[in-house]
Amino acid sequence: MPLARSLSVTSLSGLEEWDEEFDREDAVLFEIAWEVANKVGGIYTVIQTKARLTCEEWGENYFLVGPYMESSVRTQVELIEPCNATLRRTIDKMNSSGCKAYFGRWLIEGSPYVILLDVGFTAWSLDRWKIELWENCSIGVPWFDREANDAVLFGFLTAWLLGEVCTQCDEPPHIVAHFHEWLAGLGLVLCRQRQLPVATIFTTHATLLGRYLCAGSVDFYNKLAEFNVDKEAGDRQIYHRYCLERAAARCAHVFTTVSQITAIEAEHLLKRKPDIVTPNGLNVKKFSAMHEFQNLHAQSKARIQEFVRGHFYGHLDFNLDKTVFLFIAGRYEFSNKGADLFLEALARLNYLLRVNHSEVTIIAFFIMPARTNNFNVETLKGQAVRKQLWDTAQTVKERFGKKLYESLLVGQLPDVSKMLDKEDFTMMKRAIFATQRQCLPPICTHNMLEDSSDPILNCIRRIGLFNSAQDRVKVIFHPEFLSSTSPLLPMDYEEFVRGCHLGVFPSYYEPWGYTPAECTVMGIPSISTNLSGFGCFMEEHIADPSAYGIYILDRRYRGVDESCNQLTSFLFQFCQQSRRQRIIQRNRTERLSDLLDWRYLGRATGFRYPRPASVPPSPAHSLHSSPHHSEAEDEEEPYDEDLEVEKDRVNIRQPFNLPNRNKNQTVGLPEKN
Ligand code: G6P
Ligand code: 1S3
Repeated sequence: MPLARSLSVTSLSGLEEWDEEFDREDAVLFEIAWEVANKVGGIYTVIQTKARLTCEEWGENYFLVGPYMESSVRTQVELIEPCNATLRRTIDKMNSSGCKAYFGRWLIEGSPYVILLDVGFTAWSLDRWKIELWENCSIGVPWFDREANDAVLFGFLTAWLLGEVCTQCDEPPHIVAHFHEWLAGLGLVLCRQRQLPVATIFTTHATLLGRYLCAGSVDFYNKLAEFNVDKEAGDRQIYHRYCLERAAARCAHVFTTVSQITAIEAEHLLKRKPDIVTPNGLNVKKFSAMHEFQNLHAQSKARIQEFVRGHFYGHLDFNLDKTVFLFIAGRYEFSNKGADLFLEALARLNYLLRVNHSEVTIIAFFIMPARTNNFNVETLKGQAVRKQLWDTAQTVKERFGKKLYESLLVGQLPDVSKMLDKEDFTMMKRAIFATQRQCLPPICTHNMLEDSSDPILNCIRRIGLFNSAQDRVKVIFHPEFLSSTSPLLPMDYEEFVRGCHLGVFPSYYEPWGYTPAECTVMGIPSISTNLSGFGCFMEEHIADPSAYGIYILDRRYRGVDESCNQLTSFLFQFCQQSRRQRIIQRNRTERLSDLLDWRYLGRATGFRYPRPASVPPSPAHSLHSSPHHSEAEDEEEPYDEDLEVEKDRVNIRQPFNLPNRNKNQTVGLPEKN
């Protein structure tokens, strides 16, 4: 790495005058990421959910820096005049020198200030900046890599911004600049190379090489220490990106990542051990009514059931009340996100449910965006047929009601045999005929552009899960993120998650993994793995995670086939739970949400959630001990939810020992006794 040779990482160049203890009032924090007000993936969630708390802590001295994306700005940002004279001068100076910088408030909780830099507007500087990058850092970026070109433009613009802030201040404050991921990392490298008086932090949310290596057929975790990193990056044509990432990690005053597992990966692949691990949190909202999240589950589930009625029209030979909804969602990385393992486990589960003559039906949703040209006709038709049936039922109901009313008006009980006439029957028969179908309910809701090479579809073709009547496991692939304005499934992601029973995320490569964390705070159980940051974090902090609905699959010490069997058995056990067991489990899952709240992360070291007092130790045992199996038995045994909550509370209080940073701040977790 040429850059590592040319820069002294250990010296705090430009920061010599910083006192160890400086006043927060005299410090300014810039947080820089490509996903500021620009949703691409998980980093957006990190920044967006952390904003409120960071604003509370840093007040007027906190600024997010991101790219200017017109469509996002129109819906998410209120453009305003810069909030202080230094920033006004800085932005004016930059704008009069050939770039476009905007100042505004991001309309999310906390309303943080944002400075947005238009990379397209300064594209004319790309060649000049690339030459400078080559001359100073010996990193050459090829012309065809658009993302890397954006990283160069964004990096030079952010370094320019920070340099200009230092110049425009009469007495520069302590400036801290926190850069996320390789796309923003060049700004940090340039700050160090230009010796700006800025303290720098680099957080990586994954490593480029890790992501690429895992997506291939490499025994990644066992070979971590052996990779020839330069060669591997070169072979995958990402050497220039890798250099940018490694340079940022090497140059940062403080290098962080989101989980222990990624810290080990970074140490081997980026050749620097992170100074600190900063797990990702969420902005947890508590409902005033304790069971509100359960009601929301029931409401959202009813909407998913409506969609399923349409999707499976003509083949609704299963009981929706005994149907369990599973889902996987995220960036479409087939094996990294564990979609391959999930499908294989579903095939095995299908077999198990069939041979056991189970009454349960599983519907597994795959929400992973792929290239499509819109919804397919068969799927849209399903919803149209459902609507028509609904309308017919409403019309007949109205006509029936009118006759009933008229009969009551004249003081007679109606003759039930005459309440429906010929016309009603014709209408109903026509509607029923419309539900006839020559084909099976579709697997995919959209027309895929790469249908024949799509990994999910090809796997389904191989394992033969075609939504046939005999299948106890049905599959729906929705290759687009969800939206409440969709004509098909008009729900946003949060509503959808709430309506499902279990999130399944058997990732092979997952530095953190927001999807199971989001499930947890909504009280929806999930399956993750001991190769994901989230899974490892929960394993560390909970004595018996599965008792809380946090199933952690072992993908570290088992072969693929064994992991798949374990996943199948988790799913099979989950299917056998009664409704009441699911409700109890959701309550327990939701109780963990404080653990994932930004407010408490970092202060919750060294504690463990004990096994719930009232819970059996594992899902396997939970099937055979109280609460009982069958719904009939459930009815008989009184279940006192409040008592159960209280028992668990008492149990948790003992070992939990969180220092309370701010006495006035409400801490929802039990405090030191
Ligand atoms: C929530 C609601 C209950 C409903 C239950 C369904 O707990 O408050 O009224 O019966 O969800 O649970 P299930 O796991 O069958 O979707
Ligand atoms: C990354 O996004 P991804 O889905 O590409 O960053 C996320 C936020 O830190 C993290 O949760 C995820 O595991 C990483 O993979």
